[in-house]
Amino acid sequence: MDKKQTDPVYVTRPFLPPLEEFYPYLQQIWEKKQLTNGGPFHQELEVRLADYLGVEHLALFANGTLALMTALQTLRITGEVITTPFSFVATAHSLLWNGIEPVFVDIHPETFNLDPDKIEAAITPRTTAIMPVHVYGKPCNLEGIQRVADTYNLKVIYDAAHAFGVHYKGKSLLAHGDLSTLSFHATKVFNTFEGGAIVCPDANTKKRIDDLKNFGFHDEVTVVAPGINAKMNEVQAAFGLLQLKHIDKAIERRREIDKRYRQKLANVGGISLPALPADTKYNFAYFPILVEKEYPLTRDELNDKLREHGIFPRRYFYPLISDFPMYRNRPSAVRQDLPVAHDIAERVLCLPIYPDLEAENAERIIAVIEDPYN
Ligand code: T4K
Repeated sequence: MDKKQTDPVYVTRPFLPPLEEFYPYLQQIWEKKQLTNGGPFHQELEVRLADYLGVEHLALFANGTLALMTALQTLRITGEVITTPFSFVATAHSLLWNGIEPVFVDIHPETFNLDPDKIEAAITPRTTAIMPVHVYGKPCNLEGIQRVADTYNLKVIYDAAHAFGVHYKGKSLLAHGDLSTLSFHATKVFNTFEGGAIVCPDANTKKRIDDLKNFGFHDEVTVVAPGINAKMNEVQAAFGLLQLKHIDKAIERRREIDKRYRQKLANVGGISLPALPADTKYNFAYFPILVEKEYPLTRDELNDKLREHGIFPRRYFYPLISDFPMYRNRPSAVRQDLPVAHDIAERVLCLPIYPDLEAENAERIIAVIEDPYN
């Protein structure tokens, strides 16, 4: 059998430009001996990324989780924060690490994102902010969330870990709310091995973020806050600059795979395909399908069947965050109050999608789903 046909196919693979293109960057780092602490590649990547993404200011981070934790510190968030249970666990963990109480609110059945109509009922005198997630890179109901935030004077921090490069109605999705955070983890559309960023609207906020990510140092002798070490290093930043050169091509490849899946899977009975988001320049970060009752296998059986064929999809985001031990006893984690999130988490399966996914492998995945008994 062809090697390609037998290699395992994972839900994602990082996009790696040709290795020889990276050597000159490493050579410069060796020559300058500036390895971290806001070196030249770090500075250049902040400017280039802000420009590429169409945002005012961007502060780089060592990873997306530290970006989330620091975003909460930046706005001095305390008390309770309303968030979604349908996300990666880092979203809620960032709250607990700041001594903040996560309050889970259900998601919308079409976007899988926090449902603004359900937020109001969860607001208490201790609520200070909303932390929605653009799950799979698909925009939240921005207007609905902002309306609630304005009415109750709440901050909005978007966990935009999946939303690199996404534009909604012609404007960067990252330019909404008070702050947005990104992840540049190996599994993301744009990666710096590990990495992340906070997007913010003004230079003063950027300065506060820069202080916080560097132990709270404002200058050589002044510490203004109990900051953390969350700095991106020069090797990561250099890789980001190289990655940026290839990013449009990489997203285009993802688009082609999304299109192929959509064409072929649209008519498979019992499989539904969440629609592409309207008015959106999308990044094709994930390809979720929903396995319905009419399909001959359950979602978990289909997951197992694909694994028998060496294909490794993922059930992002099952289990829900609200079902993990450190969250499940909270009043807002009650199953009956999160019916949509539970329903989606039990039916969803994310199929492999990444720039180097071979057409033969995409066809192999489609063939198993079309005829799981073959
Ligand atoms: N907020 C949201 C909404 C997030 O989704 C995430 C991260 C964060 C915040 C936090 O950002 P970071 O602190 O991570 O920057 C992965 C990622 O580790 C995680 O970054 C990501 N979300 C989450 C959705 O997915 P796992 O447990 O699925 O990773 P893992 O190691 O099983 O990788 C999945 C597949 O990717 C592997 O089967 C093979 C492939 N892979 C993975 C890595 C790490 C590679 O081919 N190469 C690699 O280096 O969590």
